[in-house]
Amino acid sequence: MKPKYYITTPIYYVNGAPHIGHAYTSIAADVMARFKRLDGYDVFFLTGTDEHGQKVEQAAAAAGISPQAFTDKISADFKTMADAMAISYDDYIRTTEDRHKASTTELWKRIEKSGDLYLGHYEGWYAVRDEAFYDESELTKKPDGTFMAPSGAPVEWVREPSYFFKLSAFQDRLLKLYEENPDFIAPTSRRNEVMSFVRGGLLDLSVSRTTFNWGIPVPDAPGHVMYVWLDALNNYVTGCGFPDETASRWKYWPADVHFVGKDIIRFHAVYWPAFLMSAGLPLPKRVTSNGWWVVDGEKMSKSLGNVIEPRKLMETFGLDQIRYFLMREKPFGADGSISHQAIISRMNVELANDLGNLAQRSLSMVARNCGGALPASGPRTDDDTALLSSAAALPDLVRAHMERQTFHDALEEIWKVVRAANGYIDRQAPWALNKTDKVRMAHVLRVLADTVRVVATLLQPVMPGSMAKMLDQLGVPADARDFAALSKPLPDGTPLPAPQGVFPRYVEPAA
Ligand code: ME8
Repeated sequence: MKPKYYITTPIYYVNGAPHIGHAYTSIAADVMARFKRLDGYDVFFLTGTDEHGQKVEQAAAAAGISPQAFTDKISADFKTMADAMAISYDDYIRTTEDRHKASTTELWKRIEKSGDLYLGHYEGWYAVRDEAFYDESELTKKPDGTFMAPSGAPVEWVREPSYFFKLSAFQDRLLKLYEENPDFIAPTSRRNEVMSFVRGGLLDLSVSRTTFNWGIPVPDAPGHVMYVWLDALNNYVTGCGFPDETASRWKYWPADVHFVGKDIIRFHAVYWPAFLMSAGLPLPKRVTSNGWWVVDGEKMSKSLGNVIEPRKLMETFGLDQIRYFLMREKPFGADGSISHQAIISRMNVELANDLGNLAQRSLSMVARNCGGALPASGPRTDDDTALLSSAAALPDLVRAHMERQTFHDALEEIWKVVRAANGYIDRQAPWALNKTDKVRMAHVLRVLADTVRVVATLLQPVMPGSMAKMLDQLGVPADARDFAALSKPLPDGTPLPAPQGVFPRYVEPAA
């Protein structure tokens, strides 16, 4: 039986259209999901939308339609976007679905039964944009005298009856969790941040709201709706069929990894495990957080007019090109800058020149000089062995990086082999061998085809469409594209289709 692997994206607020930041986290999670499937895991990959709360209610009111009609529309847009980006989710969850309301009501009851809830009165700061409560010590005073959350969001003073979750009682258990599981929070900078936040002492958390009603009702407490983060976080167990622990999907819980942005690490690494501990449910194994994309060095914002729309990028450059850029350009956990120039440079140097030319040069020689069939291997020179062994070592190197979500390092390892293969082809000069030693030429082309096969197989999670084309051209059958299949050589003489360039150079359209 295949080992299970459960992976999630954040569920996105439906208060506006998807932007590149949403695309980024989803693509990273998708790369991981595809990698695990090819590596022999039974993967369950969940994404979806976060539809309750004040922020969404206000956005619906501004649009002049009911919250449900509004969320139906925007959730559908996020789903279309996920499909357009080839996000291979197994289920798409919406928090307004009945299954989620039932699951979250049950989670609430379990927490209540543990004695971790009490009725009180909240009085303090709230940022609707973050859907988060802040202590005054966390805020900055602006020149106009108003306060601002660490995220830059405006805050307002809230006073209302509220249920509280006894978060303060979980400090020791949370610290123990982080200490015993050093991989629970990644990267380390975020882990340190969370640990010092928890060490600083935790306040009880307000978990119901009474000044609006767009949320899941608190059981037996008229006027109270659940705090949107308790509702939203619970999507991860709803997706596994909770509270039906006999559901076939329940086997996937706990999650192996939650992908989140650095802005929402506190919710996932502090509140979420505490809720689960209280409800007596197993804890996720890892929360990995991505850094921020800025545009040409500046923060993306509607007022600056520099918000990057993923659809436009995909139209201009191509889906796989964008997926590659996002995974390659910066370390996953760090911030990085996105610009057309940077995308074009990755496309033209690494995709078109390095990889595209390598495949095209090798395969067109096979087509022209080997009768369009995969040549047989021959006796190996040291140069052959060096290249083939670096290719053979790649799956393990890449796997180790994937486990840590160091995607850009995984790609760098792959590119070392791509560059080595380009060095090899230049040294071996099969075009010259074509005139002097056709037998050796065929052997050289086979070494290249085998190397490109390894590279293309490992790159499938990042560039699924382009690598499918490349593997077609290499004659790799659909059922021999997982990592285990790499240990079986392709049969000599496999007929190969006529090669076609997979990565054209990007040429700026004439103005
Ligand atoms: O926070 N760069 O939803 P959200 C990189 N509903 N990633 C970015 C980004 C940027 N500039 N901007 C956004 C929520 N993101 C909650 C989540 S989960 C139970 C509930 C990504 O629509 C990043 O992953 O605000 C961030 O965490 C997510 O989008 C937030 O999406």
